[in-house]
Amino acid sequence: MLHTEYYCQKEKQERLLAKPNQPKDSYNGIFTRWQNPVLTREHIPLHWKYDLNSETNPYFMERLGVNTVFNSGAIELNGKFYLVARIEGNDRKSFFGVAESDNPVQGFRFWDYPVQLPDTCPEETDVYDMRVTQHEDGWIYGVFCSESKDKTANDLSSAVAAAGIVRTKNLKTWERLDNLTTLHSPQQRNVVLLPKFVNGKYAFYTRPMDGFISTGSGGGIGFGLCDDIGHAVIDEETITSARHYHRITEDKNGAGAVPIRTERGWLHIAHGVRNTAAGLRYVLYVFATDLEEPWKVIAEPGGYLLAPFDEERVGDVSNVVFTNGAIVRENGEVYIYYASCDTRLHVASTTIDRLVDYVFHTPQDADRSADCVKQRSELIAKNLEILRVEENNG
Ligand code: M1P
Repeated sequence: MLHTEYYCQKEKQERLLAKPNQPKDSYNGIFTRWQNPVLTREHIPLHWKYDLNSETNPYFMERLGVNTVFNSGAIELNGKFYLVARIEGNDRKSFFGVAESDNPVQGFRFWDYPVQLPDTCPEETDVYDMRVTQHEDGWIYGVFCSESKDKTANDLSSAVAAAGIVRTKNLKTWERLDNLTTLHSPQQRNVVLLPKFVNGKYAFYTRPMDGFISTGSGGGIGFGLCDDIGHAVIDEETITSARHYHRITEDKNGAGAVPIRTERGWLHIAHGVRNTAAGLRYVLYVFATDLEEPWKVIAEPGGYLLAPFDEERVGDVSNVVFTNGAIVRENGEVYIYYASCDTRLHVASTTIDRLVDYVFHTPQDADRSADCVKQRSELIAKNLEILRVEENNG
């Protein structure tokens, strides 16, 4: 006999899962935000948290609570939408869970069990932020952060970040491959595998870092090639989208969703981080790289694409938006899954055409206030002329 509270909580959860989502009433012509988060901790199946046996859990208490559900890889397979979510338990450890829906903006439901990653790295303490790449070699790869304690440091919070690699055909059984080795970068996070071979090799976007939090001398988002995905080693990392003084990427940046192939180039939805008196601020930005030489940036609009807004500003790590997954549909629709404040997952929708227009026609960062005013004044002058002509025409 189940506890009566089980039925109350279950009904509440079913109402949440059935709740239709609506576009938000805000406009910028680039993308549409949707009102309800697509995943939160309230989406976690009850049987992941409670002991349902009334004898051993007479008060129907959470035994293994879940703190947050956020940064998610994303993929469409056979007309269904899948999010490989980062789930953080009350114990601070993250793990992955697959949530499935027939609809890209609502109704995501977790499978019965979290992802059972092969446990091949005894020193690994935490895993998070999986990017899911459907590669032309026929496998679906998951590249994620594999974090371990820094045994060389004296303090308890020093850690080492590396890129873990798994592959699957069905998101159910996963084969673990060797962690990525980058010969010239001691730490790696936000590593993304490109879906296509480049010069016959596997191509990764990396993020060279000196330390666990600070990228130090790491100049931005890197790019490197490797021959053998089973024992991936990158010798040379070329910087693609670089960090810049007084831009949104000043403190650090990192690759986000798997790059989107378009006729004009690869589109990248990445994150940029700057420091403020209130701490780090994470925003999303877009750049494009060349189709044949995907390490070469061919367009990079100034400023951010999407920043924390309204209720997105507050959470466990406030002032953060972060993406590691987007779904591109055959009809050109794009769904960007982004988390706010390491707490919950949202969706914004757009199209490839709009993103291409945005990336190639938004002015670059002018870098100085005086030049920004010039840039804006040119726009204003052209617009006032259009409005004057329109008014004269009647
Ligand atoms: O807390 C914000 C984000 O911090 C890290 O990103 P980065 O490596 O760019 O600093 C990641 O841990 C990410 O999961 C987290 O959302």
